[in-house]
Amino acid sequence: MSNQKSGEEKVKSYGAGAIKVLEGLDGVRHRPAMYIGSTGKAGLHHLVYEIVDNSVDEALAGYCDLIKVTINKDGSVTVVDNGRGIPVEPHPIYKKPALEIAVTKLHAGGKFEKDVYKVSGGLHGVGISVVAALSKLMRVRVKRNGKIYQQEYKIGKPLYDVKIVGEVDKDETGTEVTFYPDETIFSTTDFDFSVLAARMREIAFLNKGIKIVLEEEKTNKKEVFNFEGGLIDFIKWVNKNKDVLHKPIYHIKEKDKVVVEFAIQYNSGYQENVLSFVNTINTVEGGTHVSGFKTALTRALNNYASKNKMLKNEALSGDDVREGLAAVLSLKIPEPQFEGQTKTKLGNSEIKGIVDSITMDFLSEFFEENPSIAKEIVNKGLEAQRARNAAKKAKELVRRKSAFGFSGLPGKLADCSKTKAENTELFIVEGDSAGGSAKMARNKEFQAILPLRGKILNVEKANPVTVLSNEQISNLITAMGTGIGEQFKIEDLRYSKIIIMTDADVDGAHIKTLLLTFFFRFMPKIIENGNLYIAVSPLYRVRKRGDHYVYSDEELKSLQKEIGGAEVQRFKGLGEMNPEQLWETTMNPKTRLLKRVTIEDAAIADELFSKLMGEDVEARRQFIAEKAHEAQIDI
Ligand code: 0RA
Repeated sequence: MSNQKSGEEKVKSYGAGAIKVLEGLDGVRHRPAMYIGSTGKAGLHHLVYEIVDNSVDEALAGYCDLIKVTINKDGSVTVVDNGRGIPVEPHPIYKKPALEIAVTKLHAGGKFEKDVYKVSGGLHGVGISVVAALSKLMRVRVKRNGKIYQQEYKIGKPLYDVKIVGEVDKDETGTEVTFYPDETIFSTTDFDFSVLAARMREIAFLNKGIKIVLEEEKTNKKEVFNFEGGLIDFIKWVNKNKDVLHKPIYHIKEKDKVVVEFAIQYNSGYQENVLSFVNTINTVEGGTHVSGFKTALTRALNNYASKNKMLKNEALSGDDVREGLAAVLSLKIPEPQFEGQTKTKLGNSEIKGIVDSITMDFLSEFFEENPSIAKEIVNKGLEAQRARNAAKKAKELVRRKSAFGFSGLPGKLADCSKTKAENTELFIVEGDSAGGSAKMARNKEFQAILPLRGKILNVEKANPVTVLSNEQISNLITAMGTGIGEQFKIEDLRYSKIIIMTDADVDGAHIKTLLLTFFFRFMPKIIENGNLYIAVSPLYRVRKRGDHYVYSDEELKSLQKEIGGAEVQRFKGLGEMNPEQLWETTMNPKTRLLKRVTIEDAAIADELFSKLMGEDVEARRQFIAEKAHEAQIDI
């Protein structure tokens, strides 16, 4: 693995002995996600990348220029390269062919620590042995020494010793790996041509000269990725539908064993698009290389602008100089440390300075030599700066206005983007955490979210002035836009549906009741007009051949009768669902269940509330005694 620390055995020469062996393939099948990220679609495709990356390593070492990837009719994938072939000579310690060791022992790839810049197995860098362990069948053929060697494996275990299955020309060498992913591990085993194509294209851009052929037998689809221009072709491709401001700016330089390569091309748009890679791994989360690059770009442009008296008094900010910037930054480094949520953030602290100085040196000179390009970029940055300052002024103006009471929607409200009330919805959500999930789950265009913190005020016990000065309630009133009491205007209602969304438990029922009481007493027109709804969220998820969402105990019982002892999860609250589930079950207009509140419902709630919260202690005692057996107050 590329990010292993030194201190372990270090091997300098290629050959069978170069294969480092670390024990332990058992864990792979127990916790596959730890090795390949997931057992879903992404993890499945990752298997292909693991194999291809070995071939790319061989290409980077200078021994291979063709890689063929085929999605076969029978569901397997074959990766062929024309490298030197995985060594088959006996391993000095194991006394077995190095090939067998490479496939059956974890981390036993040709990974030679620092000696070359290894791609080293995509994101997780685990190699061929992990793919073998997660495949119901894998076949490896090696052309070497004028012979074709073959061995097959079932979930990582050899089916027979390495055998010779044919002869070839002495100078014909290479490796061919075919694997059938284990469907007891993966939720899907269908390879997606376009997913593989995207990654193969990326690899070909990042390693100029390598030819990658991707084919799908079933559909006869075929794409060849081969870019002599490398990153220059990459940046042209990124900007292919854009109006570009200049020819790509390109540089490559090595410093302290780190190879820094980048291509830059501004377009007339406003998006920033900085793609970054370390040893061909897409560092989606950025890292030290990206900060070094960005800092240098900003500084180089400010220096140029200042020297040429283009700045007023304010320097260009990083955001200013990155409007309309497309850039690809690619590093090859001996010992990358990947950090972050998805292990796609470069952590090596020494890299920031290296990238910064290489970028700064090159760009300073480039801008001096290409003044028309430099001026065009600086002018674009100045335009961004002007727009930024104008927007700031406008915002301040709005803020001042709202301080005087002209506008001012509650800060807690995540409003929808549509401004007309027609077909828009306001979800009143119990608690900040469920509010957060709802914000992620919603369709921003027409769904607004107002989280209420804890219980709202009990309007039964408070006088109207207290009610209206309560923060939760005033937020609610402001969000709705109608005003209240004599000023109430239904025409001003900012949404067509007001939806109460609470947990399906006692607390949730309580809050529902409180809200209904509030609407009944202070805004009955909303109910009469049919604008008030209650979202019905599922009580259970039943897992068997997919997910079934169940909305009542009765439904659960009948479902269990129908499909037997399946896995049942009870949702204690909205917060237990992930945003996708919340959207699917409770918020998506196509699939959700909504109850429209009638004035009767509200009246019952109001009465219930009077009993529960009012002054009549005896009525409350009786009510609780009657209802104590019910887990939930249903209205
Ligand atoms: C270790 C040593 C040598 C080649 C390889 C590994 C190798 C591995 C893979 C995996 C897929 N394709 C590959 N191609 C090569 C070089 C051995 C020698 O000839 O000295």
